[in-house]
Amino acid sequence: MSAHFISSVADVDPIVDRALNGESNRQQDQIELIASENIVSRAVLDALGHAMTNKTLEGYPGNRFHGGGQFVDIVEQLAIDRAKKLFGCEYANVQPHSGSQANLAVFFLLLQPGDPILSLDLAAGGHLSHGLTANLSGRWFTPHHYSVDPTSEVIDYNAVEAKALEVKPKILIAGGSAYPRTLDFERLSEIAKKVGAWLHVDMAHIAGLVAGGAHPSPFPHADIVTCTTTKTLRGPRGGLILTNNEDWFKRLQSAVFPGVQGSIHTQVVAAKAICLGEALQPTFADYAAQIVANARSLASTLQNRNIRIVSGGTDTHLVLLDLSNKGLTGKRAEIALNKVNITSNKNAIPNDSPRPKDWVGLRLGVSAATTRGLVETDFAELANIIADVIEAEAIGDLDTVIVAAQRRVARMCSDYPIYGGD
Ligand code: DSN
Repeated sequence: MSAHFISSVADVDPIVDRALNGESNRQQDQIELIASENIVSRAVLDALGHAMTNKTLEGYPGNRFHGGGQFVDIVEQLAIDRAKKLFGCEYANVQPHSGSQANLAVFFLLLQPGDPILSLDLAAGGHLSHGLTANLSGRWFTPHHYSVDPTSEVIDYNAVEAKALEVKPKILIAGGSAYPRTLDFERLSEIAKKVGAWLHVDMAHIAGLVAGGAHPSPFPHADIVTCTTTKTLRGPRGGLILTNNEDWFKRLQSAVFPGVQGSIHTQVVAAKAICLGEALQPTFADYAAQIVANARSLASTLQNRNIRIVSGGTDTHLVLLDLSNKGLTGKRAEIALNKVNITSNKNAIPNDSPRPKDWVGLRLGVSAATTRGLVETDFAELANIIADVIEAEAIGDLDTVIVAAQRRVARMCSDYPIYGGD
C-alpha cells in the first residue's frame, strides 16, 4: 500500500508531530480558563479526523451539486434534526464554518449595504462581528452600539430602547463574548418590535447553557439565532443558524450557500451531529448547571480576595476581572498566570482603554475545566491560586509564590486528566 495511506504524522512530518504532542501535553498540564474553549469528547475528535473530510459537497441533503453524498446526507440531516430538537425551533442550517460566518450569512439575508445595525459595544462584552469598524460588518453596514449601565455594569434595557428609537436599526443584535449576565430576550424582542427591527441573538458563548437549561432560551423571542458549536456547547469549531421563520428559510439556505460559503466541511458536520446528540442527553443539563455553579464559586472567592468582578458576579460560564485597582493590565496578569499553567486572556471591560495593551480586564471561563470534572471547591482553590499570583505580580514579587502555585495547579491537572492523560 502507498505510504500516503499508512504513514503517521510522526513518520511524515516530525515538526508537526512535535507541535501536536506539545499541544496535547499543554492541554493536560494547564488549567484552561479561556471562556471560548472547551474539551470535546473522544467521539467528536474521531469524527474530525475521519476520512469524511475527503468528501466535497455543495448544496443540502438530498439536493447536492456532487455525487456520492449519501453518507454525509445522513449526518447533516441528523445534525439539523438534533439542532432543532435541542433548541426548540423549526429550521436549522448546520453548515456555517464559524460563528462569524453564520453572522455574515444572517446579514446577507437581512441587510443591504449601509443599513443600520445596533449591537452591544465590544468593550461591554460584544463581538467584533457585530459591527466593529475593522470587521466587514462595520464597513458594509452602519454600526451603532448600546452599552451597560455604568454603575451596575448590566445592560440597561431602557437605554437600549432609547438608542434603538434614535438609530432605527434594521437588526438588533444580542450576545457577545464577554458579557457575564443573563440576557433578557423578551425585553430585547419588545424593543426590536417597537422600532421595526429583527432580533438577532448570537448565543455563541451561552449555547451550551441554553441547551442545558441554565440560561433562558432565545426562542420564541428571537427572529434569528446564531451560535458556534464550540465553547459551552462543547463541539467542533463551526457555526449554526436557527430560526422559526418559514418565509426566510429558503433564502437563508441560499445566504449560507452560495451566499457566503462554498462546499461544506463534511467531517465537521459529522462532529456537530455528535455534539448536538451529546447535548440532548439528560446529563448535559447537569454539566450546564455545574458550569454556572463553578463560575459563581470562582467569582465569589476572587471577590473575597479583593479582586473586583465586573457586574459584581456572573450568571454564566464567564467571570470578568477588573485589575485597575491592582495596577495591573490584563496582559500582565495573563502572562503571570500562564507561568503557573493557568490559561486566560486579557479583555476590555466597560469604558476600558481603546488600546488592547492597556486593557485592565482579564476574562476567565470555566467550561473546559468543568468538563475535566472540577467542582465548586476546586474553583475556590483555583481562585485562591489566581489571587495569590495577581497579588504577587502587582507588587513585583511573583517569584515568592510561583513554585507553590505551579505545584497546586499540577496537582489539579493530575487529579482531573483529559483523554486518559495521554
Ligand atoms: N469570540 C472569541 C472569544 O470569545 O474568545 C473567539 O470565539
